[in-house]
Amino acid sequence: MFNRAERIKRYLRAEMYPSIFCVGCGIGNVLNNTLRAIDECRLDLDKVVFLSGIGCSSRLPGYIDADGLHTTHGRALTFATGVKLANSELTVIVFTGDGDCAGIGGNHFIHAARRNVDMTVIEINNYNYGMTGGQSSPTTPVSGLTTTTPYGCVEEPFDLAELAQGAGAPFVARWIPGYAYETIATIKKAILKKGFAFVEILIPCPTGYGKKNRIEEGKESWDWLKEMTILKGEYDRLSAEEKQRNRKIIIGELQNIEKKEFTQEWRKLVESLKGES
Ligand SMILES: Cc1ncc(C[n+]2csc(CCOP(=O)(O)OP(=O)(O)O)c2C)c(N)n1
Ligand code: SF4
Repeated sequence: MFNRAERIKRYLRAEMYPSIFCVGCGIGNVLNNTLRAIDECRLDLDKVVFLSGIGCSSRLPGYIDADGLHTTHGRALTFATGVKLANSELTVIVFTGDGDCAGIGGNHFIHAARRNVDMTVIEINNYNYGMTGGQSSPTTPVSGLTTTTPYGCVEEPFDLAELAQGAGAPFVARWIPGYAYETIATIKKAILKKGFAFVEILIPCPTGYGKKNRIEEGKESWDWLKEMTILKGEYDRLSAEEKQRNRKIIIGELQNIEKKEFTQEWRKLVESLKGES
């Protein structure tokens, strides 16, 4: 029998290491927590497919010893929809970045959430396009410095967890590094949820966003993320006035409701039409 650490190691493609990730990057942490959640779900990795678009975060499927599709920029959710429709027995997990998900892939994102195909989307938000040199993304904070906003970003960012809820996703959550147990438990719930489950993880990108905004060191960047977020439980206890004034990003499980899942509805429709022909 293997212990947990040995089992997690066996999920990885050893030949792919060392990884491409910079020192202090939060993407490896997301991989670790996802594999722990998969281990806790006791999933057969032969029945799991990992998909991604393009970006540093989208490199994750390559490190997992399972079937994966490293697709085109912004299109992972469309490929994931195809995989799930072709074989509904498969567990479908998508890794995507803020740029991949909400920039070039924004339209696919809102429609995938609305359509509610059973999949888990782990969106790794580092506030910039890390892979291509630190350009601004749809989540770059106001005043944030990037290579394309050298005097500070003047656009309001998307809150992708709110966007997912507004578009109809039945399961939505958000975490930051430092909440490992909570993140693992959330990813586990997301995987077991029958429907479109969206988990946003805010992470440090010391080479891109961190360098420009002088949040380069590991502890510094974790503190920065902690400072700008508030736990859902704490937020719920604020008065209406305090809630209005709140500018912090809410973390925790934000939505968990039941909705009809697309694949099942589609199969029912196909079965009913068979009787008519
Ligand atoms: C069609 C297309 N346009 C642009 C690019 C260049 N490109 C590659 S990755 C990327 C940004 C990725 O940003 P994000 O999803 O936030 O991932 P990160 O690298 O920050 O993890 C861009 C613009 C591309 N590969 N394909
Ligand atoms: S550029 Fe940023 S996101 Fe990409 S590997 Fe380096 S630290 Fe991570």
